[in-house]
Amino acid sequence: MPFESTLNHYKALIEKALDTWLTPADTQPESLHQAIRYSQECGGKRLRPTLVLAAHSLFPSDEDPLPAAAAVECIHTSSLIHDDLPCMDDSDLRRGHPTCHKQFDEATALLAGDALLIHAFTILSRAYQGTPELAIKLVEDLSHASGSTCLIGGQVEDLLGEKLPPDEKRLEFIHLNKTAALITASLRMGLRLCNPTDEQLKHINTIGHHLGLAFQIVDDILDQTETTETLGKTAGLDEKNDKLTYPRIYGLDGAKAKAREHTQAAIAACEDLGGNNEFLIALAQKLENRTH
Ligand code: GRG
Repeated sequence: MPFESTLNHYKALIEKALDTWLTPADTQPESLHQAIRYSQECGGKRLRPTLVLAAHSLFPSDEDPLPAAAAVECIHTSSLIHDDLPCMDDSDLRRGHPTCHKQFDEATALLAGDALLIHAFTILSRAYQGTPELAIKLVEDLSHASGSTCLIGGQVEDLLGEKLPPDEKRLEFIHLNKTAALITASLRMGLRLCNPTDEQLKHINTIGHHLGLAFQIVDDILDQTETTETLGKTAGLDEKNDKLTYPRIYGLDGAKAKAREHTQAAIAACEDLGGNNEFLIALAQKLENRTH
């Protein structure tokens, strides 16, 4: 199947899985479940669940990757809801719509993020209970990537980094943890469903490392170069919040060169891994050239 058709096919499967696994909006308390569905359903590229499906299709197995894909997107959306709160990035727009705390209120947004975070693990434990060893590995991958040494730790350093002098080491720590860790976990979880060797897991970690860094570097660049309308989220926030970013340290051209380097390294690791890697390679290329 051509790349764009596969991408659209994956997206449709992911939307359906999210709808299946999310609690209905009319469940008590309705405001909470409406807020969860609002944030989850109001757009988003669905990159991380797409990576779960792409990694699973490298060496396909009979295990269903869709619950794992839905679980990863729950964590991602919960982190976006929290990131947008006034105590963090204080953003009014996300995925082309008012942020959760603007549409509902701050307490509801905080709790919707909490609930989505927990729901990810409910999905994994229910969907993979027939294969407990696999379920445990999936929970480990996702909880590790979301915890205090990865996603949350990266976010903390990101907040601490505001207004500090530029520091390359701190910048890489932030990007590796707030972004690359969940991207790596998405790929690992997809591959986990195919009973991978340690060698294959090593390759997928390398892909996640470089793809994750490239993705966040491009995110930094787009924050400076694109409009709020194109991004669907408030542009220029990094500068306003004095964030540590790749363009701030390396300049726009330097940041673009770094994004290219990491994309090429991700593609080389995909080639080393082998399997049905054409989609993943094309996706890496597309992500480098995206505009939102
Ligand atoms: C509640 C798990 C949890 C974490 C709390 C707030 C926080 C800690 C972490 C936020 C980290 C963060 C905002 C990282 C940025 C990652 C990033 C590049 C987001 C944008 O991803 P896209 O472009 O967004 O894939 P869409 O909307 O397309 O899904």
